[in-house]
Amino acid sequence: MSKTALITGATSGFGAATARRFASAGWKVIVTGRRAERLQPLVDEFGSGTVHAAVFDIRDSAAMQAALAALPAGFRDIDLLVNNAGLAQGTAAAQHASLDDWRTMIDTNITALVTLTHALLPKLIERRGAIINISSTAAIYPYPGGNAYGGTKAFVSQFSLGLRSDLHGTGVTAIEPGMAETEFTLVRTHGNQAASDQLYKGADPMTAADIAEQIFWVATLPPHLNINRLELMPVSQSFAGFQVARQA
Ligand code: NDP
Ligand code: 8X3
Repeated sequence: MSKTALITGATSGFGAATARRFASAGWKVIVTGRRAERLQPLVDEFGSGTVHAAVFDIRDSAAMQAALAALPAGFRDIDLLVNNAGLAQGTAAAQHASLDDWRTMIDTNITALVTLTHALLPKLIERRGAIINISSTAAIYPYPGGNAYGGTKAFVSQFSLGLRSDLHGTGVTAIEPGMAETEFTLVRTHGNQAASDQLYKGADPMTAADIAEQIFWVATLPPHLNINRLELMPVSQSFAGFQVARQA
């Protein structure tokens, strides 16, 4: 019998590629996001018996609960939760950053993620299912302008390890990608396509399909195996040294 995955943030980037990867492999997939017009093509491509679209703002917990309550019969037995919906907003130093941007990141990347996880835990535990949380290299390696975004992803990684401690018998993985070309930078720069193009130009970044493949691999390992953390970057990306603020 086919398994069922709920993948948040499936209108774009990692989420859309992951939905396609799982649906192509015969899984049932619940796809979520705010842009209904981006989810419908997935339903059209794979059929309504394979893909169910749930349109809601993940920060709206009442809308989230309503979407879960409205799942069709064939999609209620969720085996895998992929907490992927998330965003960065802004690259300014903390002292110049927008508090609204910080709140949006915290509400989306942390509060919504724990709310959905909490709602699905009983079912996931009952089914000996799994959770894959999309964190970031920004969880581990700080960089100028990463401030609140890195903080939210550090939460995601540590929350994932904490879940491991509690959920004996239920798999939990934090995936920590570095630079991948999606709409991420367009969103981060509040719609600056030129800045997004500039970042990825000549960098041979990872693709959404690369990440989807890793998510699928983690989810389809033999059931006795758990990947706790999976950190990956494009070969073109590496580390820079510490900086020193010198006295005049
Ligand atoms: P995209 O911008 O392409 O996709 C983000 C997804 O999140 C969209 O489907 C979007 O849906 C959804 N989302 C954002 N806010 C909300 C909201 N309020 N309600 C519902 N859905 C929301 O970026 P990526 O695919 O790159 O990002 C996916 C995840 O990967 C994020 O958590 C990101 O932090 C992380 N990541 C990305 C990296 C990269 O370099 N690209 C590297 C490391 C981690 P919609 O707008 O339609 O609601
Ligand atoms: C996205 C990767 O380096 O832009 O999480 O923070 S980075």
